[in-house]
Amino acid sequence: MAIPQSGATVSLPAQSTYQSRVADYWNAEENPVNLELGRIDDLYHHHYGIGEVDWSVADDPDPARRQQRVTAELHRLEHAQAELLASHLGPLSPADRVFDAGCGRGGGSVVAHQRYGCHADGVTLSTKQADFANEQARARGIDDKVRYHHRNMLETGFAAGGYAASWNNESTMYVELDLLFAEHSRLLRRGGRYVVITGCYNDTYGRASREVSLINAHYICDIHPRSEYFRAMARHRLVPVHVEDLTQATIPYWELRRTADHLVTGVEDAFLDAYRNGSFQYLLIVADRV
Ligand code: GPP
Ligand code: MG
Repeated sequence: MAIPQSGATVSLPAQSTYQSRVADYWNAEENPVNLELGRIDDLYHHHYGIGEVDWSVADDPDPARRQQRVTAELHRLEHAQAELLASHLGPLSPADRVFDAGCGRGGGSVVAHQRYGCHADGVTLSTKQADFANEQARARGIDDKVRYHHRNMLETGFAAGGYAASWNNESTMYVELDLLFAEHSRLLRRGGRYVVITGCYNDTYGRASREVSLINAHYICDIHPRSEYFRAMARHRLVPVHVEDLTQATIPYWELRRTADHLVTGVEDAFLDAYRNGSFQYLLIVADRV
């Protein structure tokens, strides 16, 4: 399949069997925890939340209103996570272009565009997610600046040096970090900014714990150790400028999510146990492309 780009054509790279299974997962995925939260303001996130929970939502005596308030509270925390990531991309101008690697249903690119007025290109292996996200951008009237593509984040075909900033929001566990950072490094201009938020296993614990393995099985992913991020970045001219352990900040989100019977997916206790037993960390890394 060929995609026209700036007058030229680029071929989509051949997709591995693994990547096809991942695409199948996301083409079929319709979890209420993603769709019902997204419907609130048409910002569809595929990542978790950070910050303190307002526990009064869980005490609402009216069951329907309680569900609605819990949904809104989880969305507020997920949105706070997206804003934290976006805050590290800048400063950017409306003329700048950003790259969203593993864009899901598109929320992160909209958040970046709203904050900076910049152009955004999101890529996903899922045609359904790309179509959905493009429809959302059209409905918002921002489709001239925010575009989603069915492409492989490891081999995008986008122009080298064309991006002022790029990120992965919980999508690195689907790929080999060396291949991923080589592509970010190619796409970013010198002095550009790379941001990742990820779940990683903790080297000080040892290898992947049972809970980390359960998370891998749930999403068909392969969570990397913390150390591998820094090794792979160093190999690809990405120099960390800020690292933040968000583990404590994300635990309240999971505590609330596990009580939300209308939204749970079954993975909640694995996350809580993994964070609490020290085998897993929720990490933000900000790096400069030098
Ligand atoms: C959440 O997306 C993230 C992933 C699938 C990657 C795994 C992340 C780790 C930190 C290990 P989602 O919002 O679609 O998931 P859910 O449906 O569980 O809300
Ligand atoms: Mg979700």
